[in-house]
Amino acid sequence: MNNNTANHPKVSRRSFLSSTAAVGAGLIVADVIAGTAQAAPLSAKEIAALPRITQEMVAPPFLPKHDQVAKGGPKVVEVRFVIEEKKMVVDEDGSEIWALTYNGSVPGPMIVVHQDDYIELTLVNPASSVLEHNIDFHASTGALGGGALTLISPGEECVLRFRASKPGVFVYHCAPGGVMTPYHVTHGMNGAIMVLPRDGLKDKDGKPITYDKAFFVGEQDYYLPRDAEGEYIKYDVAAEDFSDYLEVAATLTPSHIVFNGAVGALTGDNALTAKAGEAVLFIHAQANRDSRPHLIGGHGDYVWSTGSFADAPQIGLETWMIAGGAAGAAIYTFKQPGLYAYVNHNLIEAIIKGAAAHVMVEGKWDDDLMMQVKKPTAIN
Ligand SMILES: [Cu+2]
Repeated sequence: MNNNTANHPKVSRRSFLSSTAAVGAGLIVADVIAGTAQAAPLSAKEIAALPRITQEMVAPPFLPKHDQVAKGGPKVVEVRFVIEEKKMVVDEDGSEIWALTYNGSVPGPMIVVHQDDYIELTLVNPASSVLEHNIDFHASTGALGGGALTLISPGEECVLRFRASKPGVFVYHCAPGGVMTPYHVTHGMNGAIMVLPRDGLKDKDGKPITYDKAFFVGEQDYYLPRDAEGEYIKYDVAAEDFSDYLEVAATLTPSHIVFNGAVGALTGDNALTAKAGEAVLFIHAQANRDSRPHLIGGHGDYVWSTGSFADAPQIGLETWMIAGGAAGAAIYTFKQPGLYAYVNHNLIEAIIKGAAAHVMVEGKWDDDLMMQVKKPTAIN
């Protein structure tokens, strides 16, 4: 609904005609109309000749070093995920989960590439693991998002390559099959990838949009089982909670809904920081359940609610939807100092269940935007 022809990737007449000759006019025209025009397929030999870079993964809420506008042509971007089954505390009461993680964090690390780059993931499942794991990339094209090609037992590793053919932000998650798929996803085994257009983000008129900093907020629903006294049960090893979990999960009522792994992971001393005047990109992923981000005291200046950068962003939003199984992106330029809350605006989920973050913003107050005209006094 936000499609605007001015925002579609530029395809020169020459490249359009050569692509048309190579692939067939019908397909290319359809791709251009869908706003997802992409370079022609490469042979194995051509892919082997591409430049290769290694992207160092960093723990959320931070993103790996990246260029907003691609330098040069497509690359092969190598990333490495080591699976870690680890006990994590998820709230201030010390409640625990044996989390299933990529690289030890919930959510897993953000990958950032440009459209038509190739991601080459090495997935490692250490011998110390209890379970088999894999990965399904929503950004990829191919059976099970790579799930069948990456299913590995403890003590194994594998390598998957896929082309980032569509621009946007996309969820990835573990999907070992059957009830193990929701089990792994709701034990933290999910994350997101950002595929930027090669020439960067654009508004509805095709003008460049840039950001000064970016944060990755992974929203996670947990289903912790309780004992007869109503206390959350603590388990000794990963997957020991499996049958108890199934009963709680069947209620569709999470015990916790948190940002970045635990209640308070992004609040108080862990608050995100920004300065007035900075444009901040928030990438919000929810692999399992719908959400509705809202920045209390600010707005979404530019919002890609569905996560597709082939669509023009919506502007000036108060709250936006993230469908379960998707990521979305929003940019806001802070205009006032103070403490902002970035929440799932089902406020029960934010305040009682835990889906809230803080952004501490430095800067100079602007009385034009807001001022206290009269301090609270007795009614006269
Ligand atoms: Cu898994």
